[in-house]
Amino acid sequence: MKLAIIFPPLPFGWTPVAPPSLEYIAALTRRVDPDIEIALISAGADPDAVERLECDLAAISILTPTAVGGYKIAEKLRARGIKIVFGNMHASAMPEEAKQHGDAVVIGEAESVWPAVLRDFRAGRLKPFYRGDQISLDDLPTPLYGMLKGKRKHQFRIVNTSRGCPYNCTFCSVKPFYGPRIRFRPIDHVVRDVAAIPEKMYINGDENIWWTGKAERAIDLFTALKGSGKRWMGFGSLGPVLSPVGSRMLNAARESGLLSLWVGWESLTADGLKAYSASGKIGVDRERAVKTLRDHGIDVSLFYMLGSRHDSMEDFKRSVEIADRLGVSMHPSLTVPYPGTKLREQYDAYLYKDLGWEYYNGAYALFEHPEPDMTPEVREERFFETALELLSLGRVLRHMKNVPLRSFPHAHILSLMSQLPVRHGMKIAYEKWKAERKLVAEKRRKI
Ligand code: B12
Ligand code: SF4
Repeated sequence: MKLAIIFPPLPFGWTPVAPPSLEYIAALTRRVDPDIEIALISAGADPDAVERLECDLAAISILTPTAVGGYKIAEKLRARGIKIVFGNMHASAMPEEAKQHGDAVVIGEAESVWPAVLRDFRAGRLKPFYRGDQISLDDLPTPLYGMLKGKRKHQFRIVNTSRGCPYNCTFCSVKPFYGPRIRFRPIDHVVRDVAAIPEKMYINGDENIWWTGKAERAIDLFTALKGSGKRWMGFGSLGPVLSPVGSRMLNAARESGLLSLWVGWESLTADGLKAYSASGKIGVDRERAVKTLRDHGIDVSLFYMLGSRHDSMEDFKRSVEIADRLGVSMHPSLTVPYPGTKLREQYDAYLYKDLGWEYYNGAYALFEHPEPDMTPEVREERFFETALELLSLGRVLRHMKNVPLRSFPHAHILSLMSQLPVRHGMKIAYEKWKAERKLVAEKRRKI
């Protein structure tokens, strides 16, 4: 039997980060049956691979912005008699929709049901839906790192050390999928997986690399990773940085190779955080936390949203001021009400429902704003201008001066690598937006 595992192209094209689900589901498959022949396709890195593909079953991993691309791939393969199973966050939030484009849908985590999917496929009786449990993480396999080959090489692999999150941010897709309880992997398994990564740098793909009240686990993990000889980056919240054990934790993190922390800044105002119910972030002295991170030799990038129903035009300008004041790189997106989230329920009456999932990429205004001046076109144009202003060459280079010297040259190279390709992608997206703005406006008028 030949299985292909496919990740459709991401909205802004190729990224240096390998789609983590490919090499991971390959490892789950090997565990079930080492004789299954596996092909991995990251369609953004290898656009023609689907055309050449020969297989019996295609497992397609879809996020919301890649769902339409995934459905198109499925259509081509089905025309050649290949069976399709969908999985990942979009398929889990919209299983009935995904089923219309495939033969089976895995809802939730794959581990508990993947053996049944493969067995049923072989027996010629795939079920329409499989519901995966939120499993204990005591026995996850090491992804088959390095198995993904393609025309364009991905340079970073992901390591996951936990799943789940106790907070309730209304815009979040992760919590509805992975659940409210933090589940940790055994530290020795994480060390084993890091050792298996062929590259010298990797990404921690957890929702959060450290949690309030669980700093000791983070310190144990970082201490165990010290000997890996590899450098890494990951997503982390600011609350634990200012806790009494914060400094010890940051030193351990840096010594384990942490170069750069990606922070979900989410909103520029306290009221915005409240509107999103971002309880883990409310009341934290965020600017002091950023400074503390940098004082410990860790670079910081902030990710945040603009154009929500509670945001104002002022926020666009304010974010550039914050970037300059704090000397950090900032990455905006327009707010996206992903299916399955609380925010989508809250915004339901205001959604432009004729804009398909391909517009759910953070660059389009997907709902009406109560402020008449904040038309969708104004929000989108200001978004592109702000993103490109934040990524101007002058600012990217000025930011170099603020990247902690203790992490020279790796953090400096990384900072360039994580901004220059985004700048390139953003310019292309802006031109595409200009070319399509009339068509998109038409679709919105249908509301
Ligand atoms: C690492 C990461 C990235 C990396 C790598 C992305 C890539 N190349 O795939 C980077 C930083 C590049 C990235 C970018 C984006 N990302 Co991202 N990313 C993540 C992150 C933090 C971790 C993913 C991870 O490590 N997964 C580990 C693997 C093993 O788990 P998994 O994929 O969930 O797989 C499990 C199940 O889903 C299932 N499964 C998965 N696929 C399949 C397929 C089949 C057939 C089956 C049966 C099962 C199955 O089985 C696995 C085991 O249970 C997640 C958040 C999170 N914590 O999940 C966001 C996340 C996936 N990203 C998200 C988004 C939207 C993006 C962007 C597309 C944002 C944008 N601007 O539009 C960008 C793309 C930018 C671009 N250049 O185009 C969203 C998706 C939301 C949604 N509803 O679709 C998430 C959930 C973050 C969020 N805040 O909501 N991302
Ligand atoms: S802190 Fe908020 S955004 Fe982050 S994973 Fe938890 S619920 Fe989602």
